[in-house]
Amino acid sequence: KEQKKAWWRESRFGMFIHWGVYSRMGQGEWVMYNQRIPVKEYEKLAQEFNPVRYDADEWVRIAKEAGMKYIVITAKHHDGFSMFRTKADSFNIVDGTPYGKDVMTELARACEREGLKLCFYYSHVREWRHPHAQSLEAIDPNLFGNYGNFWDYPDEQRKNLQIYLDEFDKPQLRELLTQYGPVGILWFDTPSMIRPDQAKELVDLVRELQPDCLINSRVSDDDSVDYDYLSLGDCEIPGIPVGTDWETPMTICTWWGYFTGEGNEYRSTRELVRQLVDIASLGGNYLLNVGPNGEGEIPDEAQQRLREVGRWMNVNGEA
Ligand code: JFZ
Repeated sequence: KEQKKAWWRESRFGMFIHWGVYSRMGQGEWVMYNQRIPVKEYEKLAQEFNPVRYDADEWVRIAKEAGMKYIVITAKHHDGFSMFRTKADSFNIVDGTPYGKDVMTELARACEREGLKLCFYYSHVREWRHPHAQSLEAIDPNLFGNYGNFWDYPDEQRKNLQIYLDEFDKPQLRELLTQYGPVGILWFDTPSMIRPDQAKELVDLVRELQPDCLINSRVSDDDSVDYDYLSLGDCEIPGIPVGTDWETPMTICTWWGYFTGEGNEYRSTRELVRQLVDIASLGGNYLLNVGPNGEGEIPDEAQQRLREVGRWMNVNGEA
């Protein structure tokens, strides 16, 4: 158990990537929820998603030059669009877009070539497309249970998370863990409303298919569920040692997903280096996010900062 974490402990620095059909709109990965876009309407985004400028080698080069050792990319976010080849739903990058290719195959190859670990973010509970993913807002708009889709699927009584887990999550996790070679981390998010026994089923599946794949703590809110390291709150940097293996998910600008509107501010290189040093000095890992656009490019502002972090790493970073 300790052995399989060795690469992760030595890494210190990883690239987080939020990328999906929402990237075309430039309003972040929550645009479907924020604008209460109906599923039927949202599906049209896929028909226009054609990231012809996507170059996996280029992304991996950018990450590597910054000193990053692993990449965690959104395989499926809350909007339910699969950025990989899947049989669970045609709303995916291969079957549902003019692009028609599996971007993860390319990324897996590029990572393997350059010695970076490929890891998948997977939204296993919060889901705005599947009718059985729950949402307490349908009962009371003030509850904000799972920030679910209450506009298409208002009848909360009919929802059964287990159906979603069985017919969607499990087949998809199986695909992610069998189609791309070794996966470094299954990065789960927003566990609210999953019961511990349900979360354990997902953990067991990951362990069965790839025993060396790490699982972050956001798979469940319940301590009895076995995970490999603690994900702190978004952008949270602790002031004192944490006492366990931990990682901070951080944004390079205000948003996770590509955002073109007002008020999107980039952190300075100085701040990024400072965060990296603070986190590394306390024994944590720094997972720094970039949000590529709908064409498949990492924004220049992000690239420039990562280059500067890389220059600092060349002088001051260890190996
Ligand atoms: C989640 C997502 O909703 C968001 O879109 C993004 O993917 C981010 C990395 O994770 O949002 C969270 C999850 C956990 C916390 C805050 C936002 N938290 O624990 O502070």
